[in-house]
Amino acid sequence: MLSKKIEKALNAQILLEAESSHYYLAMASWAESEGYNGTAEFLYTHSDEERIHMIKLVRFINDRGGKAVIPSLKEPASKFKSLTEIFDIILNHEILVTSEINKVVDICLSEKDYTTHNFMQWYVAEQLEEESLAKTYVDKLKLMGGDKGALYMFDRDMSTAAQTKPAAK
Ligand code: OFO
Repeated sequence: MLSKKIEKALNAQILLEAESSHYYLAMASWAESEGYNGTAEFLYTHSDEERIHMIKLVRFINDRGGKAVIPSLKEPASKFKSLTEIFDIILNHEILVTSEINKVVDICLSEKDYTTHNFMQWYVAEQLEEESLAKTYVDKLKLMGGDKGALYMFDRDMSTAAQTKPAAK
């Protein structure tokens, strides 16, 4: 059985994952409308993955006798200056998500809830991957410095990255 404190922390995490999915969907739509089809594909896939992260939390809370809350979401930004801006936002957002996940892990330890602690380890590992991926793209885009040919190649590579992304479990 979940303590109220852990139930609240996990529900707050549901909101963050839902927001991630929503933000990446808005970015995917922008990228598609700007002709960055490879990046759009990558971001649509990423948005789907975040939704799965959210559902995992919903089901875990309900399975352990808590009550998952499906939150309402604010309309995300829909205009962006560049791909660099998008990946900067993603990196900063993922850093925030990591720090919130760490807080949940801390609460699990203080409440001696080792089952939820174990469940949260999946998110800890996932954040490591997501931050490192976002950082790689931020670095690549900074190196390109807005060069059109390089951006074309980047976008093409993103399509491959979307196809080879491991499916979210
Ligand atoms: Fe759910 O991993 Fe990003 O936010």
